[in-house]
Amino acid sequence: MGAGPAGLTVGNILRAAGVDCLILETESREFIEQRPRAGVIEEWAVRGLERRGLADALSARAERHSVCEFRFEGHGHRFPYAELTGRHHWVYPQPLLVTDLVREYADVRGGEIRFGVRDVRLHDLDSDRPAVSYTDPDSGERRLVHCAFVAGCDGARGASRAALPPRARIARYDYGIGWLALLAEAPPSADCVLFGMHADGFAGHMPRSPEMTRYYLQCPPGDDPDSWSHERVWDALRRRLGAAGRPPLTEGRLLEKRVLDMHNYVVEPMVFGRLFLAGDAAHLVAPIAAKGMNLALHDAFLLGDALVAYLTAGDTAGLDGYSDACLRRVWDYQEFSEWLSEIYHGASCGDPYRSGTRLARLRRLFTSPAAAAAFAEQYLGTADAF
Ligand code: RFL
Repeated sequence: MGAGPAGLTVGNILRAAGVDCLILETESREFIEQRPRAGVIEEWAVRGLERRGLADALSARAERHSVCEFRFEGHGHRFPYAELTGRHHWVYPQPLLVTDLVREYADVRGGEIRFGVRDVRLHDLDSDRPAVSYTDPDSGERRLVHCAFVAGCDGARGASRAALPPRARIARYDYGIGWLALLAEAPPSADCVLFGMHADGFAGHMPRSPEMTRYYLQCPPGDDPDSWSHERVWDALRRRLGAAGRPPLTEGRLLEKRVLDMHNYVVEPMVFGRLFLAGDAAHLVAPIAAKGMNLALHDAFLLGDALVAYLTAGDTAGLDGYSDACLRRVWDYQEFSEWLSEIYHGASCGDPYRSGTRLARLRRLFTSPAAAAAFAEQYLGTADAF
């Protein structure tokens, strides 16, 4: 269920092994191929996609990043994470990855996918013959699909989350802040990701392509995006990201402007009978550290491989260990996001004590090699092989 990065990756792994699979998606193909979202992929995830024959276009087109820059107290401080770890970040917009994965799944590997389905419901998850029902968008009729397993990859607001039984434990963390997420039709203003820590609030700059840049501005939760005019946005970005000796920001039309109420959640376990959750359906991490799509891919690699091992060789080890194996990385990334959020938002929290300690934490990244190495390792993600 769901044709996002998680569902499409699971589908591709199943099809490569000749396993029958149907993907149900509530939106249209055009819509999912254009929905702007993530852009940063960790090196282990790129390798995982490559190993499964899913990274040809990505390898040819993605940009390799080696540094990020923290801007605070009017100065820019470059942080060379690739020098410290030997690993990189890859910038490849999520809509391009989704387009590649749909094409490979449906057009090359012969996978079946139904777009525009409505009123999706799950049935008999505790039996060995679960089913999914939905309304067909063309005929308006209800359809029932029986299957061996349901992969719940339908994101934060899908039918999987709605079908969780009472035994599901949901841990939630609210940051108590909002981020105005912006997509600007403008070339990046620097060669790397910028994090601006300012008394007015955090600001972020994330290159997406030579023509497109994502920006973030901290704002009150629930703020009205329409109260952020073009001028107000660029004024705030200039102030919060300004640094001595750095060129001015390249302005452009704002294509997307939405307020995210920053929060995280984790569903435990990630398996309920024959329903296996993956990606945002199981855990959400606010885009503090660009981790969400990476976690979705991690789950999908483990789930796809485990289903293939079981369905082709009767090996249950992968399915039995799936939830624990995913949750180890999920909690690791949750903790890092919470930690990094304190650095981003300390300067504007209004509490002079917390501002002081968060600034000390930030300065330590540039004075202590041990602190820098620890940050770089977390920022790039643990480099297991998949
Ligand atoms: P998705 O991508 O949400 O896909 C779920 C799909 O399921 C469909 N769906 C249903 N299908 C069938 N039945 C139903 N009942 C359904 N209900 C929904 C949806 O239409 C959709 O197509 O989940 P998935 O695959 O788990 O992937 C997760 C990632 O999309 C998400 O974590 C990232 O976008 C988060 N994220 C980032 N992650 C990174 O790793 N790096 C980044 O740089 C990054 N930047 C971001 C982000 C998320 C953002 N937003 C929008 C919160 C930047 C932003 C602004």
